[in-house]
Amino acid sequence: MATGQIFSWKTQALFYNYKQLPIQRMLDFDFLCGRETPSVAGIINPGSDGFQKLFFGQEEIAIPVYSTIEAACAAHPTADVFINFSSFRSAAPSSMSALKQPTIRVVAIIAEGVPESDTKQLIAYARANNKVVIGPATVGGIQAGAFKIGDTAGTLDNIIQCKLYRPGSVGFVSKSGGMSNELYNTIARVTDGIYEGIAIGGDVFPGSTLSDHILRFNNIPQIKMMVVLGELGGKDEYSLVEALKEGKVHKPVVAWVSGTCARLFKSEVQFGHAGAKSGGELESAQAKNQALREAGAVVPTSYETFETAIKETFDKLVEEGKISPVNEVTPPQIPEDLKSAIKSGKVRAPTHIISTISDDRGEEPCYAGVPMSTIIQRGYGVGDVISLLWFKRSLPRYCTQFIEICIMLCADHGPCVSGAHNTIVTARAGKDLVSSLVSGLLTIGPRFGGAIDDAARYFKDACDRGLTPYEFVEGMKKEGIRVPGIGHRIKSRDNRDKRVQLLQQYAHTHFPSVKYMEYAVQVETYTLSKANNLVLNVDGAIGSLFLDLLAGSGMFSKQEIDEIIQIGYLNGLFVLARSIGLIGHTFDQKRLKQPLYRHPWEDVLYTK
Ligand code: Q5B
Repeated sequence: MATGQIFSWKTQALFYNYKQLPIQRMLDFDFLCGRETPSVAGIINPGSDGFQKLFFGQEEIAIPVYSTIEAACAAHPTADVFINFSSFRSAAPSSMSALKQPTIRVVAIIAEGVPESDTKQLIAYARANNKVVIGPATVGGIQAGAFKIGDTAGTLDNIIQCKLYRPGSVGFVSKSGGMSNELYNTIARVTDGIYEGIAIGGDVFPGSTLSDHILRFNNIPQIKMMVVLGELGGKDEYSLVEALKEGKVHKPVVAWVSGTCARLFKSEVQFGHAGAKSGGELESAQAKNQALREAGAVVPTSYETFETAIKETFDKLVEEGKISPVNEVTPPQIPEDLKSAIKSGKVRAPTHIISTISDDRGEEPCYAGVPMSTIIQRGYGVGDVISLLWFKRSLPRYCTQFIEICIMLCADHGPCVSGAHNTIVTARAGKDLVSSLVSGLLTIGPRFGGAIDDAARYFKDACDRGLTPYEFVEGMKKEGIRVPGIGHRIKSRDNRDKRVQLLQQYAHTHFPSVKYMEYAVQVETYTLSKANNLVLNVDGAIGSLFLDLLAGSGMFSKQEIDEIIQIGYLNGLFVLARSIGLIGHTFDQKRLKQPLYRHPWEDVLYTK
């Protein structure tokens, strides 16, 4: 166990298990104290490495993250404090690994519930190797104006109120971390403040004891008096009694052992800490207070008079000229986090994204304002979900059914079409599902599957302008543009595309008007007079029929229809539908364990 100061203004720690808040609190404390270097040198996050962004004052800094304790210690040989924020399950092995690192001097273990047998091994190893263990079951400790472990002393407001950003003259040690916050306040009120404060933790076997720290404080010249807050249960306070009796402590000690109320209970009481239970008489708060008093400590008659006892002891030291109260300094202002400033209404900040179709912040996600449970209760289908997320409204059933029919009919068109071919080749090259899928999707364009929007655009324009099919097709020819939605590689006048017929039949039965589809059929009649394969294809059928849906449903204004056509929503139907087939082709090739595809030489014309 160290015999004097264990922290300084330059102390740096390695933080085990990434926890954003306590690390940020340490860095904020650093800033308050005017430290030049952050007190956290590195973070150990088992299994992952990289960097974590945190604030050091107003600046953002990147703190390196290591996957092992060894790597972190090797990279930061001067970081000698190990702050262990792991769970009670892994606290002991990780603490032992840290203690075994030659560079680590102090290990603070925050977890509660570490098995006592494990703690005993840690204590034995630390004592044999002159290292300090603080905890388990502790909040940690603080050297005012220099270094702070994790969440010690709570919020920044509390730290400022307790003047912990600059050193005072009092050394403080307690078992309880929660009560240490209380005492930091009390001590700040009636003295010039804390020099160092340690919470040893509430376990039966703390890594370091009350007397370990008091004896250390005794050797620190800046500490002029000590305050101890013990608690009932265990015999730790008696080692302090011994030290006092043996004359090892030369500075005034003001002490109180809490838990005097335990006697009011008829049976044994277990307080918050594992070690805080009223055992035999010797472990009672009364007995320990009495023993400390007899050994020479200043022990008040109740917790309520503890503050007065601290004040009187401090005032006496000032009178005797042993303490010259420190000069007050004003700590710098810590910039407030944007999140909390927004929450308290102090600032406003522009958002970076605007979204109108869905919201996941409530109890359940909503699509265009419709909660998920309503979608399920009302038996909505994929067509309804598309109408909510794409068109931001609930469309009538005949419309959503038409959308679903489009999806079903376009889900696949065999392995030979451009998209499926690409997907198959990609899957056979050993690529994953997403790569195989997107490789197929990337073929969708003006010639393959992606002509629906253009078909709708051109048919609408021509039909609305009253062009005859002849004027329309020949006009396009003059401009060198193929009529989108017309023509197919294998479908023809004598080999009609069944999908087109099914869509037309559905629309004839359910749509109030099929004006645009009829115009497209007239165009087809004209193009078929030119060549057998210039049929109205599936893209053309969907494009023209969707115009009829938009115009006939009464759910869209003229302006909205123009916007849908201009933005180009409709190719989305083919993309969505064909994804189903392309995913199927990927699985098919993988299931069949097909080898790498190589196109046959014979199928290539090699020419100069
Ligand atoms: N000619 C589809 O062409 C294809 C003409 C035309 C006026 C036209 C072609 C085309 C417009 C785009 C379109 C969607 C490239 C098709 C789909 C999904 C799919 C696919 C599948 C599935 C086929 C021969 C002669 C030439 C051309 C003239 C051709 N198209 N004239 N308007 N639209 N269509 N795409 O067979 O005088 O000899 O020079 O671009 O709607 O993709 O199943 O495979 O579900 O997966 O290669 O159904 O029509 O014909 O290029 O040799 O042309 O016809 O100018 O005249 P082809 P080409 P000329 S549905």
